[in-house]
Amino acid sequence: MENYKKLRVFAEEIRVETLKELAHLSFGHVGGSMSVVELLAVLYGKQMNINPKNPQWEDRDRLVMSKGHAGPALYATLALKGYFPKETLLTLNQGGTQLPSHCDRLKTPGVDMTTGSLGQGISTACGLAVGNRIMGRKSFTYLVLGDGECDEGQIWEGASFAAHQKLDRLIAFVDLNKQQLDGKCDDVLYMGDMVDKFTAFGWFVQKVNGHDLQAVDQAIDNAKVQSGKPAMIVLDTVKGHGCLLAEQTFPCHHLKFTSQQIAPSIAQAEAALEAARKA
Ligand SMILES: Cc1ncc(C[n+]2csc(CCOP(=O)(O)OP(=O)(O)O)c2C)c(N)n1
Repeated sequence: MENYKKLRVFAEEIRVETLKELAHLSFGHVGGSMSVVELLAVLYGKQMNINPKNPQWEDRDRLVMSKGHAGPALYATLALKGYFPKETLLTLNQGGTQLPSHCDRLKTPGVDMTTGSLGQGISTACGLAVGNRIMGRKSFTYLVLGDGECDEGQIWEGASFAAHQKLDRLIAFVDLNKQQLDGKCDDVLYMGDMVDKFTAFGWFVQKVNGHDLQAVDQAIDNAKVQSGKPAMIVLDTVKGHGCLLAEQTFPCHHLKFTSQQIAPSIAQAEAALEAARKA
């Protein structure tokens, strides 16, 4: 259990740093950043084989944050892991920054793929997984998709390709937070059940509570040991999870706020961090 306490603290640190980063700017992609916090904590706090001192290490595991607008949460995670100083977070999305609003592998140490144009990440993740296989590397490629993003036809082309190629070192996640940019996913384009869908496409599929660190961690363990298929872990999440303002706003995809409006959310996240440290 000690392990999960550490991961809970890490998750709450990511949440606090992400909110402060966005608060400094007064706007940004709060909802979809908050919903992947626990996933990032498990990946970067335990599962991924990485070396922050050598971000380009060839044998590292790689992450494609295909829903590239969740960059702020990834940046907070990378800063906490020591890829760059925490102060850099306050330059988010400003002129000359290393941290653009959407992920850019040429700008940010630790970012493995440039993303933001939704749908494309699955193709680049497949390319990384195939490349690693050709090079004889044992590295895993992790891929984070949004549920709204799954409206893109390219996702299903990539899903077919990954299964055909038996990319069993590709471990993907759908952040099933049920909202997209301007409404509920089911209202914009009903996609049916993600578990059934990816199963039909030939993937090894699991579904877990995406805010339950132990459940996410164990699902990744399961995915790592199965062979012959790409793995999908559908994360049942809440958009804006852990940010009061986002949880109370619909839709909460991209919010603009004053420092007074965001202050109670930061205070609540800091309290959650303190509680996690004391637990
Ligand atoms: C190809 C493309 N079309 C449209 C957009 C604009 N856009 C940015 S985020 C978003 C909604 C994404 O929803 P979802 O994947 O569910 O993300 P999350 O809720 O996890 O933030 C859209 C339509 C885009 N970035 N790329």
